Amino acid sequence: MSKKPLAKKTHEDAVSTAKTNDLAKNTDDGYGQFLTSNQGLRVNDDQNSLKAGERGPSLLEDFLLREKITHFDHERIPERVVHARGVAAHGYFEAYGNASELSRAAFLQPGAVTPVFTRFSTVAGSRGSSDMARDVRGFAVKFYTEEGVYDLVGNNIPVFFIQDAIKFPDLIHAVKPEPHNEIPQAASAHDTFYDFISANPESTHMLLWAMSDRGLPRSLRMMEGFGVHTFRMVNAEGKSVFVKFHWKPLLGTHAIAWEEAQQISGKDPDFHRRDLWNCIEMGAYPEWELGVQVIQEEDERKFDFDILDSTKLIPEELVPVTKIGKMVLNRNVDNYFAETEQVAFCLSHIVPGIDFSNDPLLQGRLFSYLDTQLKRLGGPNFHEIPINRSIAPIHNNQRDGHMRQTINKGQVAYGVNQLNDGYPQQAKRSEGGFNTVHERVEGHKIRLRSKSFVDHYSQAKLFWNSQTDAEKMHIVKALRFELSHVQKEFVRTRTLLQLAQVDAELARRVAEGLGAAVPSADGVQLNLAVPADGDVAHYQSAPVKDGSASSPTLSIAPDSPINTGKASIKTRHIAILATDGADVAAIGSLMKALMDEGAQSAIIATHLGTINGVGGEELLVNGTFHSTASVLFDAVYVAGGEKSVAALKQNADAVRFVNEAFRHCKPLAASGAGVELLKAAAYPGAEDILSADGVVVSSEAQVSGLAPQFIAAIKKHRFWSRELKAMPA
Ligand code: HDE
Repeated sequence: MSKKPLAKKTHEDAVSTAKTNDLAKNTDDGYGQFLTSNQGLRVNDDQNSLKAGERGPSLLEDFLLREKITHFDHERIPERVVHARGVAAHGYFEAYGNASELSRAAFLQPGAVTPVFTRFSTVAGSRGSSDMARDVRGFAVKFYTEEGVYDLVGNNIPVFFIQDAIKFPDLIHAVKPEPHNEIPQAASAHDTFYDFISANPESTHMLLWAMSDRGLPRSLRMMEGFGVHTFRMVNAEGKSVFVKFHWKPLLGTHAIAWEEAQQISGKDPDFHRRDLWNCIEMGAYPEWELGVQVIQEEDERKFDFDILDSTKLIPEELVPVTKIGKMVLNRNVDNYFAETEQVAFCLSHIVPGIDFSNDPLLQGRLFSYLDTQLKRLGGPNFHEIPINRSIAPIHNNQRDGHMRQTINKGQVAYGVNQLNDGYPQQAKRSEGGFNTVHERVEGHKIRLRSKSFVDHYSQAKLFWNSQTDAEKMHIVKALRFELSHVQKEFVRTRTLLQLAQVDAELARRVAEGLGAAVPSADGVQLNLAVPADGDVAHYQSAPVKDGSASSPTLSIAPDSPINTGKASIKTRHIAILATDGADVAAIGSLMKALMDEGAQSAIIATHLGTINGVGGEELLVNGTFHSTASVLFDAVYVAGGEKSVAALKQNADAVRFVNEAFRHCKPLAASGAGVELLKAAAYPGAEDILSADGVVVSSEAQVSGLAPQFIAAIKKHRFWSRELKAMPA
């Protein structure tokens, strides 16, 4: 009964993983086959139902019609109550092997390569909503380990809105479309959300994160992931430490502008899922490193916040992140419903070597996920659905239920039995049996928030302090946008009150945009979430502890420490604006330079087909000003060629293309006559476009000098300073 030793696997195995092979048992493409009913009967006519006479009524006898229509009628399952909109991909996780001393989990041991399935999501919107909502992103990873399935179900923001699971339905009811009119879709900018926020100061910290650039990722491939709660790792000797999980994207962490996000929602609401799909299809596999912050058990109480409180993070400057492995996503799904929709993540899916902490949010989640899968997937056998199936063998005495697939043989379905020689038998710890960390727990049965949780503003201030001026401006503008959509003035005012507890300047700037004044907190009960017989003072947060503290790793500005060393233009999309008469030779050499760095470029012209260059050369067009927009690109180059540029200057859409790219602070380049289009696109009040940061121009037709500068600018991602100069907030 001893456990099989973990086989050393190669990367080739990982591309065709154990899980892919497992799924193959259930796949079918129907190619070269006859059309059949669900019973295998070959169908002769799938075009006409059975009728009494050519023009007569359909007959009840028509079992083919009934089978096809009833199956169709039952195609839908309930969408996830949160995180309904999502996209997923297969891949593998490769352990660096340095976590062995922390955890006995087989998937973390040296040489282990484990299949994974990762689903990203927005939270508030329905299944058909836009990818580009301002929202938190889900980041859920299913590891198919040799010891069973392990789910790490995280978000792209390291803290949460609430501290106790009992408040989750309230939070979600507040952020979801309002119940009387189902408005607004996938947006937090409405009264009920801010009514909740302004009454629950524990939400203030995460509110700032959601309003920051983190709420608008450039790509799912360019965002961090966090386990949020404190978990435990347990090593082979049974020693336990507390850990916080981090996913760090190898392409850096980047965001887009809010106006841009709103426009993308119209132009391409599938922007994020398309980006993930396309990159995997072309072999530009997204990668993240998994890291842990480790806290020794004896240090549990050494911080000035509680590590069991999910509204708090541990600054990386206090506890550095140790990288323990890498995840690569290298295969798209074959079928969205069968895989992405039916995948069932549960916090309780755990393996030996990982364990839970007493975080009350985590404890509630341990209940919710299993419960939600029972409803969504219709019964207790969802673990048998191929995407959820463990690659470790399953043997137990659970039986029956809807859609049972396993055919359990034999007389015995109980333990302890003698009739089946005691099998299946419990596994000792040394045989891979899971056992919970021994922890001494003692206390009164009590409904009370721990006093150690009641500091709601210090880390919100830490986050605010850690943002660059441009990032702060984005937060201010986001809050102005959101609160402008709130109809009730007292809700706006109460939100300002909460913001004022974090930072006076933040509150003042938001208030200015609302034409309101920041209210005084004198005599006001800041926290309304107090039990009926509760002590108001107990629930009242103290003022910010250290008003000057900051943590540079909380910023995602291009120069932030979390982006240092990750500057790259790989997978970036560059629009090349040109039409008949363009300098095709220069375009060719720029495209080559961009391609050599792993970027993709597209020729955007006034018409599809081909354009003719100055010398009569033909160039294939990839998109037009009608079919695409600057918001779908990372940077723009305007090609030279007098005739081409003259035509583009007359084209309002081409001018707007450049104007918007400039407004959204993207790198711009132009050579030869192309510089004229940049000038034509400048808007009143903006700084001189040609000398602005991130704008690279050359009067020469050739691009050999311009290309390296343009590439360097794209590596910087965005030049938010332009926005600061143009629109000080
Ligand atoms: Fe979830 N959450 N959640 N959540 N969550 C769900 O489970 C819940 C929380 C997260 O791609 C649901 O299968 C409660 C924190 C992700 O399929 C549901 C509480 C974090 C996903 C549920 C939380 C998350 C979910 C809905 C407070 C970040 C999508 C459908 C106690 C660490 C997984 C489902 C996927 C999904 C409950 C709070 C992340 C209802 C009760 C904190 C990424 O079970």
